Amino acid sequence: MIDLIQHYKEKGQGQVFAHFDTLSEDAQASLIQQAEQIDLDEIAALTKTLIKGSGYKPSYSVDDLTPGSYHPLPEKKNGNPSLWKEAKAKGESALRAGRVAAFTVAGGQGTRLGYDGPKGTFPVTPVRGASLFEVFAEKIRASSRLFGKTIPWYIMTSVINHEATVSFFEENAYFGLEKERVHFFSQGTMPAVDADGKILLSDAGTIAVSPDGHGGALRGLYRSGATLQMEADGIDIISYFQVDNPLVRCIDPAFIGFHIIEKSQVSSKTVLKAYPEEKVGVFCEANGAPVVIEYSDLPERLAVEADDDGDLRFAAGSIAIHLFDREFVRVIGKGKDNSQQLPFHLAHKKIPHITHDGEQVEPSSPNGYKFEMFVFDALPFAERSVTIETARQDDFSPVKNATGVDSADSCRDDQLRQFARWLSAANEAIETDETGLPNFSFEISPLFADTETRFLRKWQALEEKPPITEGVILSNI
Ligand code: UD2
Repeated sequence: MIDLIQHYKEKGQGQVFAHFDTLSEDAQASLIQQAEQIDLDEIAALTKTLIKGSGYKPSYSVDDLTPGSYHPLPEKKNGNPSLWKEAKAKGESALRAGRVAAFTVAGGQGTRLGYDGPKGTFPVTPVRGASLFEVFAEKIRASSRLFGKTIPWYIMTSVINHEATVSFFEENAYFGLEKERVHFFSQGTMPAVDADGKILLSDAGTIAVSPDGHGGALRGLYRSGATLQMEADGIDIISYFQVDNPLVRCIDPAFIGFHIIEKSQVSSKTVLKAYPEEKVGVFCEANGAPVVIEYSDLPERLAVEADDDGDLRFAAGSIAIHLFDREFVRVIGKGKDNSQQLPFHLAHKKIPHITHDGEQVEPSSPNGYKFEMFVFDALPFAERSVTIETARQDDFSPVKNATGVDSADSCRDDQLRQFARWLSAANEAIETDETGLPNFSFEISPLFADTETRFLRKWQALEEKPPITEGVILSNI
């Protein structure tokens, strides 16, 4: 104990123990335990490069960037329908063989939405108000049923929401999933620091920590034993998606098939950016290697640059939908042991804390820094990767903001548009505005159908078709 405190002093972090003598024995033990987990040399190095230095420096210059390549949708000009067909068949047989797990990253704070509670518990569907977690659970159940194999679901939480997330599943009887096949783990944390790299205390006996970013998913999967469990269960493909996007096809056979055909370690989906400033990363290549450049790091001149047809040149948006090879996750997740560590990025944030003098500070503007890893930084580590295009309307409508773009309202409208398209494909005329939005609310549960093809099959098989009117819910008929 004395040694640890001495070590902190020598590293210029003695302030962590400023109130140590005032703490109860239990509180002292708890602070010691937190302090033991922090790598002070890592914090010093991050402070030097990210806070005091010139920030995160990728190994390439933006001048080297070229647009990333991807497989266009089969119906597009350069699309290859027979390859997509082959991919779908390959993906389906991998699913029948039980090789795939679903994986949701749900450890974020969801600050922008201003919702009190884990984001996955947010009610998102137009009529039932089913939560994000319930929508994913139903999609996973639907795919498990279709392919005759239970698809396990891994959910990454964080110190902020782990208990509330698990309780939500308990209260809702795991939404009909087998409880033993839903696995939660809490992601790692990093200490928050001030502008001088000094570790902050949230109270006299607690170090201020925050989740280590969605890039922490890889080491989280490894450290929690999830990769071992997957290996034991014969799972080698991890279907990764964010908690904020109810439109996502959690389990997509064609995507899985491309991943298999290309022997890919990290596979990604892209949608063409709707406008230059859209807040999604962009798939690029830097000296021949694939990279995702976050929207805030893409110079404006590149973001707006047009190609010969007048379309955006850097158009391939990253919507945070990936497939990971389990062994790749194990290697990257082990991190430092073999020097394949994802880089940290800096976030300037408001961090409530207690000062050396015992004053409690509730900042009104950013006063400190958090360190985060981004999952797409794994891409350059992959020896093989593949990106496919997806239709935004069938895969991406995130709930990020309280109002406006990417809000609960825009997401509800996108769900309604999707249901209306499926009905119209079945020749059931639904009145919509020019954007395809019906002027009343109804809902199709993923347990009824989770794709247009399956909707058509199910709908056409119905002997008595229910009238589609306000408040109708097509559930597991
Ligand atoms: C992310 C991507 C962006 C685009 C967009 C699509 C980054 C930096 N940007 O933007 O390029 O793909 O998504 O919607 O990733 N999370 C954790 N633990 C953490 C932090 C986040 O689990 O420590 C989860 C969070 O719960 C959510 C997801 O990661 O499911 C996205 O996080 P975000 O809201 O910070 O990402 P955003 O919207 O800036």
